[in-house]
Amino acid sequence: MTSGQQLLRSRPIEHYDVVVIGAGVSGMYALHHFRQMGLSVRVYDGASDVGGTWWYNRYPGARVDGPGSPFYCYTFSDELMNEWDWAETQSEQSAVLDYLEHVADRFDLRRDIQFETWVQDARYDEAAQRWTVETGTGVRATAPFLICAVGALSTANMPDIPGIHDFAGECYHTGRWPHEPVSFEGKRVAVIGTGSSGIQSIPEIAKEAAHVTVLQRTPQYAFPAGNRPIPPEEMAEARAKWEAIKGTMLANIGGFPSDMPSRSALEDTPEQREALYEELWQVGGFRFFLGLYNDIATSEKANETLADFVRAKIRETVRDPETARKLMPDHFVMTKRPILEDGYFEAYNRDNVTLVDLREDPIERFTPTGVVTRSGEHPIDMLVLATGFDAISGSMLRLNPKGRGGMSLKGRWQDRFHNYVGMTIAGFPNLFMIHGPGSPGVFYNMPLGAERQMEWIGNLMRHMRERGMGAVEPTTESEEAWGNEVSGIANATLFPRTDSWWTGANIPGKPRYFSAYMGGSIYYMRLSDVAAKDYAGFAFEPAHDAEAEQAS
Ligand code: N01
Repeated sequence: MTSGQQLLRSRPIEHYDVVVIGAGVSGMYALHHFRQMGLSVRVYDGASDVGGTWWYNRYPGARVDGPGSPFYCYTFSDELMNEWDWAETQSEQSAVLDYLEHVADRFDLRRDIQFETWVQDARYDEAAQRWTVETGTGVRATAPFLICAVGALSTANMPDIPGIHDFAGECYHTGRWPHEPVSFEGKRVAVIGTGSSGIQSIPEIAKEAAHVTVLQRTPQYAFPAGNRPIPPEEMAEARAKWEAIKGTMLANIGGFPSDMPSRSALEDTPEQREALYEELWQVGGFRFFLGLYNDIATSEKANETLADFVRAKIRETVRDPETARKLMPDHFVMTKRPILEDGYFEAYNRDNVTLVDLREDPIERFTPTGVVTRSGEHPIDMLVLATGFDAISGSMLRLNPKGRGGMSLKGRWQDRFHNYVGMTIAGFPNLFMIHGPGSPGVFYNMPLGAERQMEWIGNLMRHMRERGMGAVEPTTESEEAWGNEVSGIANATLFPRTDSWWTGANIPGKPRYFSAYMGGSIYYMRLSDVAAKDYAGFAFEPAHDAEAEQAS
């Protein structure tokens, strides 16, 4: 042990009821919720303020690209809804961060959050029935319960391309964007990646840069963002109807205030379909997905009708037929995360934007001054990596908690992300993942999903306290059954048939399967069902201190 390590070891250990890792949307709510239950809570986060993913993703053009404001928000406090005005439907990253900072102020969250503190180790002590976390700043803290609110999209995917570290120009990952302004003025910029982050940032970068070279591996379907201001009357109406809206959100499969579509695309004539697609295209935003047919994600034929419609829109927008050809997506539409765009396809009509199709012209290597593809070298001054994340499971594996007998999560999750109810793992008692594998995560309104998961966890904690239980974990049988349920639902759709970060295909060596629980509202019914059956599928262990008291 070095003297530095000895010094850290000599610091007093802090004890809490709950330790939360992550101060993003989920971790912030965890703190509030468990505090309301009268528990002592400590949150650690590597960032210097609240916001998580919204704190890190500051790239140009970053906006809410799901069903937007005012419904991408917490629902636990009516006061919060009443006092916060959203300016636009697809809020900018800075507006979402303002909201989260307001929440932190409003509920005095920061006093229990330790920022700039990276949790390096989390270990379960079976005798004490407590987790111990150690941070890079030398903090050691214990708690019976560990909440891993580490983010479904927070571990950046850094591509391993020959020579990339030799590139001498500026290089930024969209998910780790600098806080200082980045100037593109007069620069030749290459962007790798055409997912949501690439598609949002490319038009913005192109407005300023001398030249943008887009390095595209998979062409994407993207839909008009339809961003618009929210007039005060609309905010007032949402507030007036908030109770009813919340009811609709809870009933909706994705947690959004929308009725579920009930008609098949194949019931309509081609003209009727075209008219509906066109209407939704003109409105833009997530209405396109919420107000659509019910079989786009399950029927190849239905899917093809929408895919054809979007491909025609791309052809119509992009003037150069060769560029339009390269931009033609060929997977099932919606089976990669749907993307909202604002000026993305139009950007290819600019003289300063070039598209390289990496399927035809792959990257061979980077040099200090450029990127070499099979067809030749592209000199660049800046590289933007819009290459996404080791999603859903990546941040849990980066944390790599150690459970019973020192078992590591990496060891446990080699072939599959074994879990039960999307929150718990056998061998890792009292550890709860938020938006992890086996939960709806990104398929559900994430603030609302975090609230619902936390409520369920809080009820389980109460259940344990009332019965003198010190540890809870799922059985491996219940994990297996849950895994089959998750896969069974996914396999009834077209989603697993496309390579995406949902299936882990974007990360070399990652287990390839669809790990999210589709059908969010059904998930929450399943959680209620498990709780109503006295937490069926879980094994409980009496509290050791209670046992000792009984023995004495
Ligand atoms: O990441 P992505 P993202 N060589 O994984 C390509 C959420 N989000 O950051 O498709 C070449 O979608 C990769 O290619 P391919 C949202 O849920 C929300 O854009 O794997 N290319 C793909 O084109 C979203 O879905 C918001 O073949 C490589 C791209 O990089 C999720 O975050 C905003 C490569 C990565 O796309 C992730 O989006 C933004 C390589 N080695 C994001 N490796 C808001 O709501 C990867 N690619 C604000």
